[in-house]
Amino acid sequence: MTVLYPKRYLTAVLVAVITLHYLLSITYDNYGRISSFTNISERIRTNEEPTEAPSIPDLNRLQYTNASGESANATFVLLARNSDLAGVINSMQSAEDRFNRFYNYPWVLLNEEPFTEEFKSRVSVLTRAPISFGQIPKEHWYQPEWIDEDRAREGRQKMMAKQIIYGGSVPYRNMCRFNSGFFFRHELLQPYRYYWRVEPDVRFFCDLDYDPFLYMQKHDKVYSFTISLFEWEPTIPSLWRTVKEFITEYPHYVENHNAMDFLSNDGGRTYNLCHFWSNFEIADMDFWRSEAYIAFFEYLELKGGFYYERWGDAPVHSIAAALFARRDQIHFFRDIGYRHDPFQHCPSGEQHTQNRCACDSKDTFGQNTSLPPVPLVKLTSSPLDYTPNSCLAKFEKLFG
Ligand SMILES: Nc1nc2c(ncn2[C@@H]2O[C@H](COP(=O)(O)OP(=O)(O)O)[C@@H](O)[C@H]2O)c(=O)[nH]1
Ligand SMILES: [Mg+2]
Repeated sequence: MTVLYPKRYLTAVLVAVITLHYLLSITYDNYGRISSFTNISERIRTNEEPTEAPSIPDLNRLQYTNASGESANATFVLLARNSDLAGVINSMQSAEDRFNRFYNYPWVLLNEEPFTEEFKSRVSVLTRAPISFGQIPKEHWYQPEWIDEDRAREGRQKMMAKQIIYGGSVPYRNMCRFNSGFFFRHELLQPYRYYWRVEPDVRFFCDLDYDPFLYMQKHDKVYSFTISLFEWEPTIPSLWRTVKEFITEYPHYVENHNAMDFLSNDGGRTYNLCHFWSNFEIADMDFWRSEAYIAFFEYLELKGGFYYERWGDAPVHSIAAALFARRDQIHFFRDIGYRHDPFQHCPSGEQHTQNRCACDSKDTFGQNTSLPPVPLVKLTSSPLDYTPNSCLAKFEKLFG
């Protein structure tokens, strides 16, 4: 019996512990780091210093979170021009510093023109993760031949007269159409399921101490956002009518537990203009690749609204997510502090402190929910005239 041989028992346990420690150290990088003697002694030293305030977050904490070695089939995706270099560097640095240097998800950068050697070398130094640069096929980017250019030009001129932002821009329309219906078909994105969309000159304010891709996967989420607001109605005059036609023709694509109530205050008769701001997205490309979404996009495409009007990928993605996914598959990343001019989302309370958020909790879009959700009426080219009014309250009321 073991009790009778305490020494032999102790030796056996000791050998087992050392073997296990050795095996874990060579198998998991992070385990090695966490349990290395220098690390342990440093932590003991920190514990011995009573002057350190207990509320200061543990800066090494992030290194430990991915110790399981588990990761999702996911990538960052960033669409940019060569002239966006400085902004791309800002955004990538922010995403790497706050999250990805501990997770090393790959980066895919896309452009309708070849990226310059300078662009590639300047951004490649920002990450230790794999990075690839892709060119977008012409048919995924440029205005299709069958679009009636006279009608498209007329549409642009009308919008310019109303001073609608990007109203006269064809490249902006190419970009919206590409983000709506093509990015997930790019060959560099084929290996991946989840993506995190990043744009030039965005900022991530807080540490992220868990893997949002795994979160999406484990909780069966397909679409997520940090900011939601109202669309500029004159950019999408006939979009909702088209959506309703699609639903009538293809009712079987509409999910039973959909989020129509986020989009409409009258059961679908009219669109309330609420959408998720798609310059930030963590989402499931299999959703965009699904039969329902492809059918939806093709339907919109044939109406020509990406060029005759200025349909944005934000309302297109949002409407699709709200109608073809279950409402509980849409997620609000409350803990991701994020800025894309001129709006930002800043977490508060414990999330703000623990994740070392470099933003003011009071300065967060969606806080000012006392304003009634009245869609924009006055239109100018200045985004500051955009009604500072968020759809977040509506989302939270519906989604709990
Ligand atoms: N390659 C390329 N990227 C573009 C073009 N226009 C916009 N983008 C990218 O598309 C995204 C949205 O454009 P942005 O100018 O930020 O629009 P905004 O955020 O709506 O003001 C960003 O990632 C841009 O870098 C273009 O003509 N070519
Ligand atoms: Mg942008």
